[in-house]
Amino acid sequence: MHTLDLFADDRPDAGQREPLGAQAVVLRGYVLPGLPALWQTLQQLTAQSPFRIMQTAGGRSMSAALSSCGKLGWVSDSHGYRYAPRDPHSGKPWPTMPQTLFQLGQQAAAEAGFADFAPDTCLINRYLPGARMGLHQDRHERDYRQPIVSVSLGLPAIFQFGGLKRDAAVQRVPLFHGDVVVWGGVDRLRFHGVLPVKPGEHPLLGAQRINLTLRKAG
Ligand code: MD3
Ligand code: FE
Repeated sequence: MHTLDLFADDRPDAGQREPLGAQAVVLRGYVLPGLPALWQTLQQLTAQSPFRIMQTAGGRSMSAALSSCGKLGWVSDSHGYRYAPRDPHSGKPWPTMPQTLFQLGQQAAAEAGFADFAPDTCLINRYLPGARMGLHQDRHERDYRQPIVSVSLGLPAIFQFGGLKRDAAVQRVPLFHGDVVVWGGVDRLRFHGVLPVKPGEHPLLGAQRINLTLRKAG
């Protein structure tokens, strides 16, 4: 087999950096060289801690399904949203964050100018076709100086990147399999969301989009 065949899903734009804001950048195709090992890791994690549908603050169901790994994970119930050290479904701690994920987060953050990022959680969002995520801010983490690293896998999606107020203008940014985005500093509290994922079939992941967000929550 020709070596290039190992990267048959590689793209001409892989390796490009696209600034979205003063301290937010897209690293196109950043994780492609580590696939499908990353995909295997994710399948193991979500077998241990299956995807579940969460409720919104308003009591409605989210259309993306969620799992977590690391010291903390994201839970929602009648008490609201929070990070918690145990998976409420099993009553056990969340699966340990694989070192490969920790290092991926740390290296991508460093590429974007955030040294020594030490994520303590990775949220794993699964979007089946039609699933979306409304505009919101991520503000439950303790220290907003810590960046967030996001990894997109599978079907593409249009990411919405807004301002510090909900009604500010929104940029639309397509995110593809293998892309990484790092957000920190002045861009950390910008509103953001995901438009409904279009139907399709990804060669490795099938009919889904998976997004990882590496965070230091505690
Ligand atoms: C910009 N996930 O899990 S990742 C989320 O594609 C979430 O699943 C989306 O928003 C997804 O909270 C978008 C990109 C992202 C994550 C955190 C951010 C963008 C951000 C925090 C501040 C600004
Ligand atoms: Fe978010």
